Amino acid sequence: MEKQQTIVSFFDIQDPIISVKPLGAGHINDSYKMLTAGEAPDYVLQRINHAIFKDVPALQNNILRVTNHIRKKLTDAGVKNIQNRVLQLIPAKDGKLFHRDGEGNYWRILRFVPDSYSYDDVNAELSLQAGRAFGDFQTMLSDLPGEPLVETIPNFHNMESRLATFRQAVKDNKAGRLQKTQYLVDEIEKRAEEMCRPEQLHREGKLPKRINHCDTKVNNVLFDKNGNVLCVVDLDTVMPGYVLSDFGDFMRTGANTGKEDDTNLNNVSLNMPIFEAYTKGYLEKAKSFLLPVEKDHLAFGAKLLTYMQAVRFFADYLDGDLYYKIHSPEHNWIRTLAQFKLLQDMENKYERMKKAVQDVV
Ligand code: GN1
Ligand code: MG
Repeated sequence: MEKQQTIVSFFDIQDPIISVKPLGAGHINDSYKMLTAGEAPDYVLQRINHAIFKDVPALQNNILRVTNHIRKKLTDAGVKNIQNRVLQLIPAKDGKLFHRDGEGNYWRILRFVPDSYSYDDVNAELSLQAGRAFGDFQTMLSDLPGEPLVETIPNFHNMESRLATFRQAVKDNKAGRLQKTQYLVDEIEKRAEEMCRPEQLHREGKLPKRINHCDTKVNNVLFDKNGNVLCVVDLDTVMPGYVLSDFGDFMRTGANTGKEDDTNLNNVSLNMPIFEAYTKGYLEKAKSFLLPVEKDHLAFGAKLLTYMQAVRFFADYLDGDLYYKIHSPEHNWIRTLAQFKLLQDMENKYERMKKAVQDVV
């Protein structure tokens, strides 16, 4: 961890760092928790994966705009303990929002949110709270002034573009994995047209883009010890998108009775009580600004994001595991199958999902 210690010296931090330890289990960036002595705040140091986030200055500027806007709203509303309610970037000594090391890596530091808890598994109560958190997040950012945010990963949740990448991966068959997986390519293709509908609606001027979080996993919400929401974290992918994306990605991750990479597909299904609780919390906060077309596509969003993730894992598997960190040789295939199983279960429960949305809009 000596290297990390050196990086810190480029940032505007006075307090001595007493330890640096790996933090979290993200698939993309590397994160470390830095403990300081005594009462001083602790920090999170992250190496930003610039193979994925190609324009780090723009990414950091997005985060600054978003966090400043939220901080102002909270301050105006008289919210206490603001430090724990929104992330705070620590600038480097040269004034930039990152430090670039001699090897070309980009590093940033955020203030660690103290006494916070995150969960990888949810119950209905946490899910209700998470729905409110992401609903609030979208609502607070719905009037962000100025230019649209930069798409930190262009076409990130664009299904047409994800399918184009997937089809290229099928065509190239780089890792020679196509033969045994062809049946699932067919299943993906069967649903392709339906899944591209939001892009079509957007082109027709019917479905707007708004500021989305674009990684609405439950572990991206921090709670206090009583289960109250503190803030939303992991802001790298905050960018314009369809609200159905954020809604859907939470369901894909939080409302799965199994794991994202469950090897036992019998574990994988849509948890309806979680689905209902999140829907209630989300719409409580967001329904005032959503158009009818957006509300009508929320349940569809759950299917879409699950399908999209299956397509993304599958494409990476066919490419020979270039994007996602893997923990076993077949990991991306295992993930693909688990996502596809979840999709099938959502297809079976689709009418109930739509009804759960209608019940609270
Ligand atoms: C990645 O790193 P993590 O776990 O926050 C990915 C998400 C995927 C997710 C799948 C930038 O998120 O889009 O849904 O893995 N983030 C990026 O678990 O690609
Ligand atoms: Mg993330």
